Amino acid sequence: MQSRKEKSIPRTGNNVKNEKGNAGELQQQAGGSHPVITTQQGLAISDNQNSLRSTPHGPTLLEDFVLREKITHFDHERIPERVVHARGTGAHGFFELTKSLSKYTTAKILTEKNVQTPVFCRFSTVAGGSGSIDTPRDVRGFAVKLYTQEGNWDLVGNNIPVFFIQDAMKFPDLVHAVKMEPDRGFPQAATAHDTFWDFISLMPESMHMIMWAMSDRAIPRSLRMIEGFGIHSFRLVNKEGVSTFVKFHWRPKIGLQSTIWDEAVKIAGADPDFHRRDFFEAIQNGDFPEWELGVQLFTEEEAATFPFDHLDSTKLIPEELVPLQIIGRMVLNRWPDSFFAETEQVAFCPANIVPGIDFSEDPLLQGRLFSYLDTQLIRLGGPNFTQIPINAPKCPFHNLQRDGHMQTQIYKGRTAYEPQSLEEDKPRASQKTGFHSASVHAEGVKSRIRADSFADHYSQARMFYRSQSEIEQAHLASALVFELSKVETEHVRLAVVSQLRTIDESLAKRVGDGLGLKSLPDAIAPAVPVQDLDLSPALRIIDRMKDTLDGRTIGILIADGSNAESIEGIKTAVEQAGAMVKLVAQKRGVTLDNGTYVTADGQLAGTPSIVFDGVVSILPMDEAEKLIFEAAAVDWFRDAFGHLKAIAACKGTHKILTAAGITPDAGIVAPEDIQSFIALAKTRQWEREPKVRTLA
Ligand code: HDD
Repeated sequence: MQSRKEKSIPRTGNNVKNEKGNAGELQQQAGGSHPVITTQQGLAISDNQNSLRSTPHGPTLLEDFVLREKITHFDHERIPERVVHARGTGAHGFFELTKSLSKYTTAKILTEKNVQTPVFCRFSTVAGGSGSIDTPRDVRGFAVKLYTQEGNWDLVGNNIPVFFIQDAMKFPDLVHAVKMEPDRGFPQAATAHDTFWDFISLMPESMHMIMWAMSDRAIPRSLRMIEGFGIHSFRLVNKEGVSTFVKFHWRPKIGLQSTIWDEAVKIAGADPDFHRRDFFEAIQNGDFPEWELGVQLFTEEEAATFPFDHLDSTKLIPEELVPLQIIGRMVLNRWPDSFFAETEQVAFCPANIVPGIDFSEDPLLQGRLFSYLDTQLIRLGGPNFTQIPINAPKCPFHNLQRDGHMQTQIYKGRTAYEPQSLEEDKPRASQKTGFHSASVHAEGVKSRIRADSFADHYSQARMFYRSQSEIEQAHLASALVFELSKVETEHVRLAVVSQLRTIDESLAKRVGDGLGLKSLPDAIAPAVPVQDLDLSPALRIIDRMKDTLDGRTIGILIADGSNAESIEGIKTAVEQAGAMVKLVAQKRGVTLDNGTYVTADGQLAGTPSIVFDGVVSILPMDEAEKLIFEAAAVDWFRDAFGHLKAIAACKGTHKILTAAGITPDAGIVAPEDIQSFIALAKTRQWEREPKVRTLA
């Protein structure tokens, strides 16, 4: 007789089938057309709930190969995360050329118009681990794999057009400084700590990048609203063998937008997957993220006239100096089926180029050409990672490389060497279609040296800061104050301010004031005089925001008895303007004034206004009065106001606004005036900012 405990063991349908036997029967009894679960050897499994035990209370038997296989595989499910850019998300799509560059290159991807080339694009943060938040203040990786007819071309860039260092020799130091401190294991995904700023304060070449990393670019609103830059100069090589330098830029179709720092911090708690979710939802809704591809083309002679060295990755080429030509577009329209198989296993490498494109001598790029393949060998476990479907070329490929861990190809024949005379059909090199390195003249003495033309570390940093709008300058200065306030070591804080003085005296003063310094430390003496370069307004974000609601999300707060007609009218108008609408209520189930029962998309306490670009409220008076005593409701409006969002507030809501200490301004309208609300929600209410926070 069974004990009480034995009887309580859950019995599933599978257990019954277990006794009866075969796989076909198993499928039928479960009532579906699903396949039978098997071991990795293809053996049908009869019971996926219980291990094999000697007696109902006895030990589990070593004989249980089904259990052992399942657990062994599980134990090995993880691979090393990327040493940088571990947190990321990606999607499939296509690239289409709209303007041929046949004058400059033989690369088909840049000469054959209107051909859709498949791409996989992965966005990432840099410093955090794979489970870290989406909204730290950080650079965003923008890596695109183009599966061209002539091999995979990887454009492995960032959302910022310059980099921290000039030579790959410094990359491990930079990364060790920014990652969590090794003795304590924190902070995660943050630059606001001593080791990062210590390193930076001693690296004048980082100053330009620091201006960008402290600007609003490092806190994007959405991955759909970031630019992408190939950063280095590359070469395009035409059929005469003549090469032209090129810089690649991705431009988001819906324009750029950033969060506000206080908002980014709160989003991190409310929705750590904020960017990933936004990207996923956009693709699921058919609102496909799209970018234009632009190029800056220039000759060696033109480069010689620039007031900086274009081979130095800490420098950008202002668009005012070399205009951007738009040559194509990329659309991301398919979410991966498997995050692990695709987004996690995708292996980018700047060395993956195609005939007609070549590298420049940028020493940072030169080091990258080594690092990526090397890192994939450990991350993906061996030299055959190129056979993983996401990494394999989509054009024919043949080579004489053989064997190795996880070889999946079954090569035929006797020969795997060249030259050989035994097999006619084995691959050989082709002068005609093969890759030729650009002919580059080089002479000099081998040495460990930095070119003199790389010595100007401050002029472009100054240009960037001075080119920003007043609001953006205030954000940048405040970001520096925030970051340095987290630095415990005084001499590090002072050393950074010394650097800032050389960039721009007023910036140093703002930061010094924000830190409460009694006096400013001496400025750093630059190695070469700092130039006052022409300003580049093209580097701003706020002035260049597109006049569109595309890609935005509007939250409507409702309650039992809310007016169904108003909600429907607002939803339609906002969706027509290109935004997504989400209903928020204190309870997910809500009965509207016409008796309709609706399910809200979010519950108030779990759906703060920080996840929206503008908020609307349609509340009956009695429900609004109840919400005055609900912190989540009061915060909903206080945050929306504080984050400079447009608010469409019904009469009852004004009582909640009063409870939140909000004095209505031009950014608050009535829900009936929905077109004004839409116009306001396309941007932030910048004039409100000085009233809600003190900026440096
Ligand atoms: Fe890097 C990953 C971008 C300099 C070494 N890098 C990585 C990724 C991006 C960049 C977007 C993530 C790719 C993905 O989604 O899988 N890296 C850059 C840019 C740089 C740069 C724009 C400067 C212009 N990187 C750089 C240097 C080195 C590396 C100088 C080493 C010498 N980067 C790596 C790496 C990673 C990587 C260790 C980590 C994971 C990976 O490669 O696949 O090899």
